[in-house]
Amino acid sequence: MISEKMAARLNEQLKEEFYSASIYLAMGAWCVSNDFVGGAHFFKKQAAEELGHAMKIFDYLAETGARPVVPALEQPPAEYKNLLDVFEKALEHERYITGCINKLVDLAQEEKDHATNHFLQWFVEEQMEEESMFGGLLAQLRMVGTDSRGLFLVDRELARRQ
Ligand code: OFO
Repeated sequence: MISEKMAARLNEQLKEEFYSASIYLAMGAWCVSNDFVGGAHFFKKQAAEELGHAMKIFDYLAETGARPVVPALEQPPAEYKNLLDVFEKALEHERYITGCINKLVDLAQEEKDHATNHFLQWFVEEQMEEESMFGGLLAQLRMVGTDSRGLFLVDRELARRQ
């Protein structure tokens, strides 16, 4: 059993995760229309991961006797200046999500809700990995700048995402 406050905050995070999926899908759509085939593949995979995060929270809420709320979502941004801009926004978004997760952990600790604290640790690690992945790709994109051969190579790397 979790507190009502915790259930409400987890439901807010459920919305963030669904919104993350839609942001990344929109980034993938931008990649499709700008001929970054690898980028399109990469963001489709990322969107699927985000749906997985949402389902983890959905299931946790249900398991603890709280009701998951399926959210209404705003439309995510569809336009970007270039691939570098896409990755800058993606990293910025991941940093925002890390902040949300950290606040949830703070609440779980304040409430001495050890089960939720334990549940959230998976997300803490996941955020570290995601920030590091996006940060690494962003560094590569900064290095290549507008060089089309460099962009081609980064896109090819993005295509390799499992
Ligand atoms: Fe990107 O980790 Fe969930 O939101």
